[in-house]
Amino acid sequence: MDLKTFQAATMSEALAQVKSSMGPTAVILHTRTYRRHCWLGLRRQEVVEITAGKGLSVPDRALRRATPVQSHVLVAANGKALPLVARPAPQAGRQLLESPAGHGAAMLGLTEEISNIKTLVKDLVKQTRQQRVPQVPEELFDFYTQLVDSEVEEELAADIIKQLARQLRPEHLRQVDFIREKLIESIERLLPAAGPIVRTKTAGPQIVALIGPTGVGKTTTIAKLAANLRLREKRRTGLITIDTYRIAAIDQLRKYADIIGSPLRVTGSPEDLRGAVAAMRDCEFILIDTAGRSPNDALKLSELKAFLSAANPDEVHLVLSTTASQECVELAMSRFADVRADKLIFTKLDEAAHLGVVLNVIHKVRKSLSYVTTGQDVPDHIEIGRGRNLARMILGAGKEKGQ
Ligand SMILES: Nc1nc2c(ncn2[C@@H]2O[C@H](COP(=O)(O)OP(=O)(O)OP(=O)(O)O)[C@@H](O)[C@H]2O)c(=O)[nH]1
Ligand SMILES: [Mg+2]
Repeated sequence: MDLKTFQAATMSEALAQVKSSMGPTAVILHTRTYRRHCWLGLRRQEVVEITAGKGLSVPDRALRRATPVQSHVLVAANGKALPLVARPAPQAGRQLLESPAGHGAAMLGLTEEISNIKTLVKDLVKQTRQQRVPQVPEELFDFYTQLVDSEVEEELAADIIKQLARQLRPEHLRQVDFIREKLIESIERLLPAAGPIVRTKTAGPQIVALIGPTGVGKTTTIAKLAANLRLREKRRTGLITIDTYRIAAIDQLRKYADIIGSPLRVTGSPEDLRGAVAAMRDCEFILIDTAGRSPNDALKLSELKAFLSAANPDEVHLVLSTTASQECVELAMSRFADVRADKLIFTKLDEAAHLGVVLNVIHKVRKSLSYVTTGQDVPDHIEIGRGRNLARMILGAGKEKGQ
């Protein structure tokens, strides 16, 4: 097969070249338009490029659909060259995938076109965003974009960047690493850490309850916390579940309690719960798992409140998943707004596409972050929440070594 590339100032000139060089049966494989510098680089000129093939051994079916150059020239003469040329060319190219030479040419062209479209879309998104937030300084716009791409809410992202801009002197604006460091510090300040669960009293157990929407990882997190307290810190740790709805859920915690060697009590009413807490008064820590209640179910939330008031916990951690959408997390927050929650745990960081939601939520509810969980393994996949690590992850940088 004979493959050639032709360049001209217009589509019709390029097609005329193809026709005169390769004849009317040549088939167009690819067309593109680009600008090149001329006049010592002072001016840019548009160039139309056509890649055409001749003597193609393609099946009849393909030849019937492929458009010979002749018809392009006729169409071009009618002033409608571009749309008609553009459509048959990739179609012919697709048919020619069966020929090795045609395959290479067509794939090269497609890759280039896709990359051009990507650049165009990126530029358009940037322009639109810049118009929406004209207050963000141009030099810091890429950092603003990184925050928004991590799903930090636009208003919050703009505020963070504007505040950052006020801290920077003009000579800093070119120092990307310096700016990034300052930005990490700014985000870190917005993510206060609660620190790990510790005893805050000298007598009686520290009572900790975990609440949150269904399936976010409450039971798994309780198991991780209990295993760490019991096995690593050698603390007497009792477990209570008020998950009375599903036998499977109780079994799940019982399995962990057995492995860890901690007592487990299953309670079905606030009175039961009060009794279970009293029975575990010799423990240093009591961890209470709660049933996964749908955030839509207001009645069951009032039940949860009754359980919590019976247990009288020292701390209540609201567990939220980083894999949920911003809307889902907000819905959960509004449903649980009425229930006491002192600290936040974010789960499933290992599966989250973006971590902006953590910043959005903490900024909104002004609660501190106690733990994050990073996988399904008990007890290893849990870490004390550290604002700096999260800030780095939000900006697409990895965690710092040793953290
Ligand atoms: N990838 C990943 N999966 C997790 C993590 N934490 C929990 N899971 C998984 O999430 C699923 C639900 O976890 P559970 O602990 O049963 O969630 P729950 O909040 O107790 O659920 P309900 O009791 O039904 O409300 C399980 O398959 C866990 O293994 C995590 O950090 N990362
Ligand atoms: Mg559970």
